[in-house]
Amino acid sequence: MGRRATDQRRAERSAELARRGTELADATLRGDRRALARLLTAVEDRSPVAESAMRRLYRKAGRAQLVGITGPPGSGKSTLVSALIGQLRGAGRSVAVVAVDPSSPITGGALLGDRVRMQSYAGDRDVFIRSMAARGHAGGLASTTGAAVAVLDAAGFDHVFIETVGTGQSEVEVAAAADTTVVLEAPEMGDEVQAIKAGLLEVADIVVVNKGDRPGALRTASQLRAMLSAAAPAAIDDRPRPKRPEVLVTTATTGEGVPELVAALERRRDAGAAGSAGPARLARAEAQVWAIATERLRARLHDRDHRDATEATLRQVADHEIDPYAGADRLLGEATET
Ligand SMILES: Nc1nc2c(ncn2[C@@H]2O[C@H](COP(=O)(O)OP(=O)(O)OP(=O)(O)O)[C@@H](O)[C@H]2O)c(=O)[nH]1
Ligand SMILES: [Mg+2]
Repeated sequence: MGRRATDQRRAERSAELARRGTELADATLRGDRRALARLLTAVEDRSPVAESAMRRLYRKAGRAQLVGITGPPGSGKSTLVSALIGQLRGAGRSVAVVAVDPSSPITGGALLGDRVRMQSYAGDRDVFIRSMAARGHAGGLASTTGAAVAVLDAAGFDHVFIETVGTGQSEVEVAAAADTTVVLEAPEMGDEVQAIKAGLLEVADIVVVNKGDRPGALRTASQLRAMLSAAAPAAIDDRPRPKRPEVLVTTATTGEGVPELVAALERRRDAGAAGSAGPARLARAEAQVWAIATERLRARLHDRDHRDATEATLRQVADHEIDPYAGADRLLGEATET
């Protein structure tokens, strides 16, 4: 087949995908939950369908409160999210949850358990729960989560919760996708948790000691308060956060302390509501645009029209004929010339 015929077919194919994305986006905006679910699958698969849907949807997003819930395995994140849903539904709010499992490439048993636990909301169209597993390259999770959250936001949910297990890098990614990050601790989880704790606490806007019915919960809370007031206000980035994160105690299984947590979230929502996007949203916008721009640049430099020149330039750098800066300048020039 000739080049022109191939080009033609490719163009038809991408027009078709774009049309499907637009249709899914419109159906999602009309409140079609099956379309929403299919769109989230496209987001997870990083399909071109998702891109055209995002072009349609994105400007409708920006109204939901985005809350990250992270903490060690078994600290009660899912149970707490379930309790939060109950509380918020009681107030007439709609809630979406993205449960992200960064450790497994496929949706694992824990998330299945979550689904079962949340089944009491089956049939309530103002509650939407979605599990997502890590797929694709490193950093993919953050942008996939960000896109999924934007879709749910555009779909009109008042609150979007992002639940993720806090083991390493994931908490930072949660913090990046959320306006407010809630870090869960359970009382007396042992010394090995301390290391995780330090990393987690850095991204916390609100710290929740869950399992308040267990012995030591109040002591853990006061230890955390002491620890947090001793620590200098972290200056790792310019996210807006209280100098000292609030420390609350909840019992997710009974709902005790949950109204107080909702009130704390409401205060954060009110504080963030005034005016234009704050630094957290600006940082998120930068990260998203940057990721897309980098991806496009890479794709362009390796497309049919550029790949030979790109390879030649890289080879010259490898052979020390030109330096990497000159190589970068040349590639940038080639990628952006029309
Ligand atoms: N006693 C007590 N148990 C709780 C409380 N909250 C959760 N649990 C229990 O703790 C266990 C773990 O709860 P999950 O909600 O699954 O914890 P999780 O943090 O979502 O766990 P992963 O998703 O596996 O990381 C379950 O058996 C819950 O019933 C609480 O406030 N008190
Ligand atoms: Mg869970």
